[in-house]
Amino acid sequence: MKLTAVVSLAAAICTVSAGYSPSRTTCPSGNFARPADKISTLESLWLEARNKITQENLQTFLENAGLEDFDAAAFLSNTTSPVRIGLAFSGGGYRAMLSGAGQLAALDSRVDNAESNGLGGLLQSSSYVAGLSGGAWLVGTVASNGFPSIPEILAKNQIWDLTNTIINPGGFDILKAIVLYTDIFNDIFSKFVNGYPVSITDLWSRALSLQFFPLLLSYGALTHWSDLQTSGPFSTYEMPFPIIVADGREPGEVIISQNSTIFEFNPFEFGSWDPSLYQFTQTKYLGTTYRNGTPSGKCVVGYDNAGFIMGTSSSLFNVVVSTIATDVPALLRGIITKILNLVETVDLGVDVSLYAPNPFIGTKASTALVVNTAILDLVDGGEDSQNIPLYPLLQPDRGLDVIFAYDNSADTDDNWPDGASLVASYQRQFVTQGNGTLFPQVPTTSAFLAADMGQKPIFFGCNAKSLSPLLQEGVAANAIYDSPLLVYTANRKYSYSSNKATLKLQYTNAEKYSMIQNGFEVASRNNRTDDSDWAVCVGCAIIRREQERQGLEQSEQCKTCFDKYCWTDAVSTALSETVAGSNVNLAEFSMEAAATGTTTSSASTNTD
Ligand SMILES: *[C@@H]1O[C@H](CO)[C@@H](O)[C@H](O)[C@H]1NC(C)=O
Ligand SMILES: *[C@@H]1O[C@H](CO)[C@@H](O)[C@H](O)[C@H]1NC(C)=O
Ligand SMILES: *[C@@H]1O[C@H](CO)[C@@H](O)[C@H](O)[C@H]1NC(C)=O
Ligand SMILES: CC(=O)N[C@H]1CO[C@H](CO)[C@@H](O)[C@@H]1O
Repeated sequence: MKLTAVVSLAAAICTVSAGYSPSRTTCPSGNFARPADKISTLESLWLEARNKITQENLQTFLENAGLEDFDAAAFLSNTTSPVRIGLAFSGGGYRAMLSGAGQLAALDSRVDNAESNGLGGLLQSSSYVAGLSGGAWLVGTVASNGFPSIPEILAKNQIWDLTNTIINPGGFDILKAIVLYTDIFNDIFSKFVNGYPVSITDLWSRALSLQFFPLLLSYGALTHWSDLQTSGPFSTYEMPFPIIVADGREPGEVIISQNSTIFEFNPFEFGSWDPSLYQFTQTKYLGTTYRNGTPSGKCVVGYDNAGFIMGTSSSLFNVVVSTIATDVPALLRGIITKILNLVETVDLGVDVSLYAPNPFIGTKASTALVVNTAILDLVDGGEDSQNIPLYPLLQPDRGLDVIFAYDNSADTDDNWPDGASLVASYQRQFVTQGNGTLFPQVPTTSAFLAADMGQKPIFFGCNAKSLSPLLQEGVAANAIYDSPLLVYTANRKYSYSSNKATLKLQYTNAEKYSMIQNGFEVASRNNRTDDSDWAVCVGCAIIRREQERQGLEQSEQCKTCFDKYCWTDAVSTALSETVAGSNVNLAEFSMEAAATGTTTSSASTNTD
């Protein structure tokens, strides 16, 4: 077959799949922008309905956990507010996605043995789940595919097929890749000709969607984050409230945790709690032109493509797409080059995702550049070194009692976490961007490494009263009881060396299963063999803040747990730590690294 014939055949096959491009529609009535002084009405109604489910499941979890001197039913029926649990999954490419998948499976009552060997039921008891970069791939895949369990995902053997890289999804079947990428070209071209700026994130996102949404129409071209509102388990309150995190950053700007603007995408809203923005708009109508927060014309829908949001949160990998593309068969390279030529009409940093027009322009007298540009530029959620998406979950109005934080970062040379993300989040509370949010004392990265703290979970903020010295001016003293306890779990090796390079882009099925099994073991303390009381101790952490609010004494059993898991080192250790502007090391995402799938990472940078 001649080259041109193949290409036009591919083009013919692909014209049927349209729909990635946003389109215009009549605006509904209602508010399109609001200050971030509380959660939205829709979120609060959703939470109320979800509470009924979580409290029932939590009662079962606590009853089965083996807590002594504790009546779960009586406790939960007499709380000052419903006990709320949040889950947070860090970035770190496929390593984070797969380790996170195993960790999530260990919390899922639908998974065989999760109740007896793990923490099964915790997922069903959780109100929120947040993901960033590789963690966003996990959260987004699960949310937009109708909340399947991890074994269900694996059984289908189509979602998360990582045996080939996304750049060559057909493997030896080059025609398949050409068809898929011609489709992607058409998707991006339609967005472009309809007047929306496109960036490499569009290419990256559509490519990722081949792996995440193979079971959805046109690989998720028509799947939007706001669709969750009206369809599937989210609309019936059967899954936690999913949040994907990205950072605002202008081209050429450097961001650290103290000056980043953290954006969240939830099914209802998009925006930031940070003083540099302090606004939310509706996720569904991203792409709409606003004047002072009101649409000035028709409304745009379809901008919030689920894959595009997942790609935005992981935009550091854009570099991978643009470099690795040189290493594929010529025919395929031709199509990818065509796409790259299209997106390069906009001259930007390679890791930037474009949200145009900026929905926040003119809504608030903020001086921050990021909210006053015609186009809002978003980048990988881990670029400000906060590789675990905690800030959305720390917002007092969300009323969380405990956050389970899964850290699958590659901080050390060997791709293990060293707690750097916690330090970055901790430091943020002392500056304006922290906005009075409390964050418990944490160890320095050197103390973390010296004591090998990644080997077992750690509880931070065990005693609300220990947070008092951290209260910022103007914050009420009892805010300490609204600051969730943090149950931190780091990636470590059990049955498999899960410290794979962030840029490893191919996993055989055997490697994939091993990563997931190891993740299960990490979250379950090696199927509870490292600590037969692990579920008890998790139960103690969950009920702690409410006990403190009510002035209830902890049981002896829970005291033993807290002795085992709480971090109580002097505040001063953490306070004195100065972490140099740990900007993302883009060099790690070099062509050579991308091509070989290996990477050199330094302990002072947090690159995923
Ligand atoms: C832990 O439990 C999981 C789920 O049942 C299982 O796949 C895995 O093999 C177990 N690991 C060990 C070390 O027993
Ligand atoms: C954020 O802080 C870093 C380190 O001080 C600085 O280099 C950078 O310019 C700041 N960025 C912004 C957007 O203020
Ligand atoms: C409910 O909690 C309050 C405050 O701790 C306590 O005084 C009261 O006895 C509790 N009631 C029941 C029925 O447990
Ligand atoms: C507690 C606190 O500092 N809250 C502030 C958060 O940011 C907004 C917007 O700048 C302020 O209005 C709040 O007072």
